[in-house]
Parts: sequence; structure tokens; C-alpha cells
Amino acid sequence: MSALKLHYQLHAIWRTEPGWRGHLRSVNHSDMGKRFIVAAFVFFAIGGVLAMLIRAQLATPRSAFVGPEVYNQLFTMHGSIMMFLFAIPMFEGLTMYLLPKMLGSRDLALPRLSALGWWCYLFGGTIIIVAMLAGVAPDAGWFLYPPLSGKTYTPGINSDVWLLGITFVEISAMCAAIEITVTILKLRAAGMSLDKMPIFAWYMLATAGMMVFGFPPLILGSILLEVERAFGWPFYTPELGGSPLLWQHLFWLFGHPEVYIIFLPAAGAVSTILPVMARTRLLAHGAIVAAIMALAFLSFGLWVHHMFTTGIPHMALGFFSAASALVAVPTAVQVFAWIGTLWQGRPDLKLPMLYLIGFFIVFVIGGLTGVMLAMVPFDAQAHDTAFVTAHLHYVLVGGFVFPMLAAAYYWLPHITGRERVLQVGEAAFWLIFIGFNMTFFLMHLTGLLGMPRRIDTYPEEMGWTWLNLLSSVGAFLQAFGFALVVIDVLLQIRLGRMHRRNPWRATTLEWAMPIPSPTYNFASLPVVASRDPLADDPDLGVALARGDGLLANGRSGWRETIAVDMTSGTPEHVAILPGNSWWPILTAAMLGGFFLAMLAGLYVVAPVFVVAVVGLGWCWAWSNGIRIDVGPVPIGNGLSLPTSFEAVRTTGWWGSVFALCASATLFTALIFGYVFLWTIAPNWPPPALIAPSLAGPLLGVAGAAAAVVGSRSGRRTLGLAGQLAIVAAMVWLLAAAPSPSSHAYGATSAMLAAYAIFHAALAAIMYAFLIARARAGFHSQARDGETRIVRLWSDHAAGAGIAVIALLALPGWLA
Ligand SMILES: [Cu+2]
Repeated sequence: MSALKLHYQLHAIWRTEPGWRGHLRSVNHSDMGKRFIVAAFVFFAIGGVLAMLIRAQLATPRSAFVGPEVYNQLFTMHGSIMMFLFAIPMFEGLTMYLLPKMLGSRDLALPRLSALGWWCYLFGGTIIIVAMLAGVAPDAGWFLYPPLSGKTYTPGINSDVWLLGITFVEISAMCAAIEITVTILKLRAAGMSLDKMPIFAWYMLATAGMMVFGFPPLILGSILLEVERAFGWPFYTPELGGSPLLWQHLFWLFGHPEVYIIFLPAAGAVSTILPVMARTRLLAHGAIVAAIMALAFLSFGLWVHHMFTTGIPHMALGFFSAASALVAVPTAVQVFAWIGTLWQGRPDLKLPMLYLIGFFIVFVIGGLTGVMLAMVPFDAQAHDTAFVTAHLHYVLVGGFVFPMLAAAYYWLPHITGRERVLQVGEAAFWLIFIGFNMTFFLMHLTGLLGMPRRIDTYPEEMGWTWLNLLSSVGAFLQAFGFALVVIDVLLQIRLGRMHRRNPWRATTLEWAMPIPSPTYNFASLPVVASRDPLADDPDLGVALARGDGLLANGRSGWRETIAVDMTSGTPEHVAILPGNSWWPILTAAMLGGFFLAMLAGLYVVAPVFVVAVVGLGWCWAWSNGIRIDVGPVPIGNGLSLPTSFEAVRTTGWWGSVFALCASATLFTALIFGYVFLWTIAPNWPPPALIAPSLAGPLLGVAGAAAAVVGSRSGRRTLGLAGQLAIVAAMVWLLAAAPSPSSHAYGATSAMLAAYAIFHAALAAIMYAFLIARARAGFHSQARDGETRIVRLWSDHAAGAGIAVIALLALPGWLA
């Protein structure tokens, strides 16, 4: 087959339809990646305008530019937008675009999930921005501490906008986390064992893993606070057995890992770009991988350093202070490896390199002030002052924005297929670099002089006037710099000369394709033998386009790519990926309807949207699968592999594993909340404990046993009945419980039961689905992937049911 004929065949299979239809239905990873990047940049610009308004207000003492109400909304929205609508989606976008290309795959593992994530992000972000324009933006600070964010002090819908809007957006973060993890583990080039994987993939594996375990505590905390605000369940109200400190724990259980969730992808870009700029290989690859894993692990043990001043025990202070200082070690390992890489290479001062130098300087200063704040006595002085604001910006702008600008200039030729024109980017760099340091270096001093963060104005006697004015001037310099970056990028897109392949002479696979890239990435898939495939064979891209690699065909109109064994990279099966679809956008729209109904207080309408989501999910799942056995198919090189229809562990199975990991983390955080309130909160134990008769718990245990047996013996009806029995047992337990609004005990008990009911009901629906699918001929001896997936969900629901029964019934029985 000629290269051109192959191109036409693959293009017909992978293309995005023209016009609006294509926009709404596309699931292609390059489309999704570019959309995330553009939208995240738009939100960045909005957040930046808010920052300019903040600096305008603070430029002079006793300023009346904006009033305190507006000011509260400004800083809350600036922080929330930059964290949730800019930073995370920006690296998600970059990763979605790059990852399959770097790994030698044709798409992400679960393309429709990334499309769902995209629409949830777009709709959720829009809700938040519209609320801001309507003047009801969140105004309790980006970490939304109760009681300030509770009903008493924020009676309007401001906090609800945050809780519901951000949770909606978090769905996209969870989709991305699962998507990225499964893609890295399963959809790599043949021969790409873990040790031959590009360093960027290691960073993203750690990041996505951290998201799976880091986001659920925040999602739980938000659900609890929203339920408290909507229905008066007192999770955070001390008079009724709650505690506002529970929110701080749940928030920072997410919030500290979040810093590394943002930093690690940026560091991944640094580790990828730096060796190319220095014309050498990355030094100490193994040590960096170890440092990444250490950071991912350690960052979950640090959250209490955000709470040093809340009166926690001395032992805990010592432990968390030491742990906070300890993260400097793996960070330093990376910094020294980067310095060593520069040392052994011959660095080229191209524009991405300039931004990397900016990153080094700013990020190292941020790290050093971090070590200062890890010391409890210093933190007690600097807590809630502008010093902390300065530290945070050095870490996040240094550790994220500078590397992302380097990444933008490095990979832009890949996206546009064009060269830069003029030298606008260099001027932009100097404006941003000087402006940034002017704004935030001085803010350290303002903070040490005692200026608290988040105050809307100050009298001139405090002596903060000049520092604040200079900070504001610096902020406007930065804004000009970012405007120039936009102009530079637009010039490149409009006027740049077309590039040939691989302009930087890089060695990773994303450059082994024509640029801009075709929708299917590789006309045939590479077999790799080292970490630098393009160093081994600089003409690899041409060979792949000719069809010399694997899967050089357009079989059955299927979107095919190779799935490998996780560790060795040996080809395992041919993953058949789903094509363009209406289901993601429709599901996201119904989810949006649910969140809007909650926001409007239409609690009767909200369940209608839940039913719609379940119905759409059913149709979505129904649209997959096949009714005949196809057996192994040839992939080239004389090899044959089964398709994912007949594979043992599909990407869908792995996706379910990680989705359940996230859910189990949420469940663990909920149990933590239950135990935390029981032991720490005032007004415990509650007036009365649940003391059910034996029948309810026995019914639940019997149901769990039936579910486990049913899923293993292929008796789907037994599994279905078992799950329904768990639901019934939970209702039985709740009937014996005190009212949820009377005491935090009743409220947490009801939440635990709700978790078990949710999972048991979901598993029951899945069994019903399996029964219908088997009747319709989608299952056979070989094609039982769906049964395996349902077994995972069913086992989890059974386990959660038994855990909840123990947690609710035992205290009453033992008392
Ligand atoms: Cu922290």
C-alpha cells in the first residue's frame, strides 16, 4: 500500500467531522488537548485581569477603587480561577495533546472520557464566570473556610457557586487522571518497557496517580459543605457536633498534594526540554524517577503545615515540620540533575531556554522561603501575611508558569507546524521576569513588615505604601509581558514559515510525525529499543509514514492502536478505540443541569437530571462492543494479537480500577471525618447512638455475600438481588439513626449509608445492563470483558456495604 493511500484510509477513520458537528462530537486527543489549552489560557487572562484589579486597589493607601465586598470576590476568584480553571486544565491539555504522541500511540486510552471531561470543564467554568459577572462570585477566599463560607456568614449563593462549580470542574480532573494513568500504563509503543519510557511520562504517571488520591478529599469536603448549606446537616457546626477544622483537614489533604500536582507536570516539561536545549541527554534519569516517586508519596504527608496555627498537638507540629523540610531533598535532586545536564551539554540560549532560566531562579527562591515556612516558629509569625502570598506565587509561577511558557514555545511548532517570527518573545520574557520579581519579591518584605494577606486597604502610617505601589507597577509590567506572548503566538500562527519535521532535533517520538500532526498521529506504529528512538534512527518518522511499522492498515473502520504489557512493553492486544460521539456532551449537559438545579435550590428537579445521566450512561455503554468473535488479527511483522473485544484486561477494566481507587479514597476520607469528629469535635458522643436489631445488618451481609458469589459464578440475577439487599439494609439502618440535621453523628452516619447506597445501586444497574447485553448477544466465552468490569464494581459495593454496617452498628452495640 502506498503512503498516500494509507493516509487516506486512516484519515477517513480518525478524522473529526467538519463544522459544528465535528466540534460537538470529536473525541480526538489532539482536539481535546488544544481546546483545554486555549480555554485554560482564556481563564488565565480573566484571572490575570482580576489580579490587576487587586493590585490597582492596593497601589495606594485608603483606596476606594473597589469596595470590600468586590475585593473579597476579586481575590477569591483570582485564586480559584488560577488553581482550578487554569493550572490543572492547562497541563491536562498539554498532556492530552502530547502523551499519545510521545508514547507512540494513536490516541488516549478512553477518548470519550476525555471528551466528557472537556465539556464538564467548559460548562463548570462558564457557570463560575457567569456568577462572577452577575456579582454573586464566591468571596470567602480560595480555600473557602467555614464558618465564613457557611450559611450564617455567607447567606447568598456565593459559596454554592464555588462548591458546585468547582466540583463540576473536578469531574474533568478525575476523568483526566484516570485517562492519563491508563494511557501511560497500557498504550505505549511496542518494546517501550517502563525504563524506556520518556521522562515526561514518569512525571505524568506520578501526577495522575496523585490526582486519583488527592482530589477525592476535596470533592468530599465540598459535598459535605454544600449539604450543610442546602439541608442543614451540621458537619462543620461545633454546636451540633461538627468542626470547622474538618474542612481544613479535607481541604489541605487535597491542597498540599495539589501544589505538586501542578509542579510535577511543569518539571516534566523542564526535564524534557532542558536536555534538548543543552544538546545532551538528561543526567541521572534513575535518580529523577526516584525523586518523582518520593515527591508524590511525601506530598500526602504534609497537609498539616497549612494548619500550624490552629492549635494542634506539639508532636504533630514536630512531625509535619520535619516532613515539610524533607521535601526539599527530592526537589534538590532534580535541581542538581538539571544543573548537571546543563554542565555536560552545550546550552543554546533559544527562547524556551530563557524561560527555563527564569524558572530556575524564581522556583529556587520559592523553595527556600518554603523551607523557612516549614519552621513552626517562623510560620507562626508569617502566617496569613503577604509573605505567604509571595512564597505561594514564587512556587506556583516559578514552578508552573515559567516552565509552561518554555513548553509553549518548545511545542508550539508541533501544533502550528510553523517557525517563530520577530523577537517579540524575548521582550515578553524580560517584562514578565522583571515584573514578576518586582511584584512578589517586595511582597515578602511587606509581609515581614506585618501586612496581612487579603485586606482590602491599609492606612499610610503602616509604612507599606511604597512597597505596595512598586508591587503594583511590577504587576502591570507582567501583564504587558503576557499580552506580548499572545501577540507573539498569533504572529507565529499567521506569518511563520512552515517547518520541516523535528526542528529542535529532539529524540522523543512526538517528533516522529509530520507537523502539524495528522489525527491518527502515526500511519504505522513504532517498535522502540531505547529511551531516545529518534537518536537511534533520525528517519523513523519517514519510515512510519511509509507504513513500515505495526498496524499499517485501516481494518474494518476501527480506530486501532497497540496495548502493551504494563512493565515489559510487549504488545498484548489491539485496542479498538471508540469514535466520535454525542454521548459525552449530552452527559455533561445533564450533569450541568443537575449542578444548576442544586445551585438554584430546586432540590426536587435535581434527581430528574440524575436519572437522565444514568439513562445516557446506559446508552453510552451500549454503543460499545460487538456481537461476533473476531479472534486474533494480524498487526504486521508476522504477529497476531486479539482485539480488545476479546482481551482479558482492557483499558476500560483498568479505568474502572482507578475510578474505584478514587472512590475508595473518598470513602476513606469520609470515615476519617466520622472518626475525627467522634474523637476531636466538642459535643460528642451524641445524645443517642444507632442500636439496630440484628436483622438489618444480617440482610446487608447476606446481600454482600450474594453479590460476591453472583459475580463469580455468572449468576447475574443473584448479584442484582444481593446489591438490592445492601440498599435495603442501609435504609433499615438509617431508619434507626437520629435525624441528620440534629447532630453531626446523624449527618455523618447518613453520608456513610448514602455512599453504600450509591455504589450498591450503581452495581445493581450494571447487573441489569449485563443481563440485557447477554440477551442481545454481546457476550460470549471470549467476549466477557464487561462481566469482569462489573465484578470490580460489585465487589467494591459489597465491601463498602459491610464496612458501613460495621461503622454504624458496632458503636451502638458495644456501648
Ligand atoms: Cu503545603
